[in-house]
Amino acid sequence: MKALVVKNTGSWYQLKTEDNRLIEAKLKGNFRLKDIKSTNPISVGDVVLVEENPGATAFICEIEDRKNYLVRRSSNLSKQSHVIAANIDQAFLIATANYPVTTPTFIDRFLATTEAYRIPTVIFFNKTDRYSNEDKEYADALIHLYRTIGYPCYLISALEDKDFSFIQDLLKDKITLFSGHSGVGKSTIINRLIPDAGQKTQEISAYHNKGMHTTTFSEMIEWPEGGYIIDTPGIKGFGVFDMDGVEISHYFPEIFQFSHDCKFNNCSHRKEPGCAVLKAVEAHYISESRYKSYLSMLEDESEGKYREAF
Ligand SMILES: Nc1nc2c(ncn2[C@@H]2O[C@H](COP(=O)(O)OP(=O)(O)OP(=O)(O)O)[C@@H](O)[C@H]2O)c(=O)[nH]1
Ligand SMILES: [Mg+2]
Ligand SMILES: [Zn+2]
Repeated sequence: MKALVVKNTGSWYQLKTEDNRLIEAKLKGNFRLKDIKSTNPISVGDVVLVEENPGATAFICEIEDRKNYLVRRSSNLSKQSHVIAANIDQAFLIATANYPVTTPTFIDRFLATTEAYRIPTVIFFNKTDRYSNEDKEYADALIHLYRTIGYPCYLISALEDKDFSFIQDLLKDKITLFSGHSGVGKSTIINRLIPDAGQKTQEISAYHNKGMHTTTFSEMIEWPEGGYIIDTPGIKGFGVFDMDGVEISHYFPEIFQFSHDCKFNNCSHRKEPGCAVLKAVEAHYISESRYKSYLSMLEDESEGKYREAF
């Protein structure tokens, strides 16, 4: 029987079967790991074949090909990756101007990654009720920047906003990934959208101004009108994963657009003569912060190592 993996804690997987039952299953012993670099061969969002054994353990025996998936490195300098979720229709990047701070570099790395997997992404700046004037200006500047590039952006307060219907309208019949740093309010927003989701939340550390990594496993929660929301653990940074040098510029849509006019086909947009991207940066058609993020990803790629976003 076919089933959707909705939760994974250690060696147990929670599955939603085709005929709408929630069951627990384990991986069959001889299950072949297709992607041996990954610490978790099966992730939330995977469609699998499950063998049920009345009165005994059910086993996952096959995984269907993925439409896409997002990975993060398991740890610094580690070659292993961890699949956050598979078969994602859209991503919501939850950001915060403060409590904690989300930097443009982090946002750019996230967006380049979702571009690479062709996952449409919406950015939400949460916790507006706590913003100082300075925080508000920072959020407004980022919203202006990302809207210009083509990413929908919204200012929200999960605690104080009365009407979340515009977010609800985006969810129907889609698998939506919620991602962002620890403590930005992913689980809080999900609890607002689905009051009986019961996702654990926790105050951020006042001392470090950072989240406490409250959500530790990705989990799919059914959207009552069709579709799923995926709550995920907070991420620190995104490394350059499976992208080669020239390719990176393809995932910055505005840089890619200008690059058609570069003199050289394989222009890296660093210091080549006749580089249309450099000209566009100088003329402020491409923002300096986006260009810097692009360069930092190129650098990581050429050093062949993973470095955290900040
Ligand atoms: N003032 C304010 N606090 C918020 C808002 N949204 C969330 N919080 C608080 O921020 C803290 C962290 O929220 P969580 O929902 O646990 O954050 P998370 O993104 O799920 O964090 P991880 O699970 O660690 O990745 C909690 O104390 C929330 O009550 C908001 O809009 N305004
Ligand atoms: Mg959480
Ligand atoms: Zn160029």
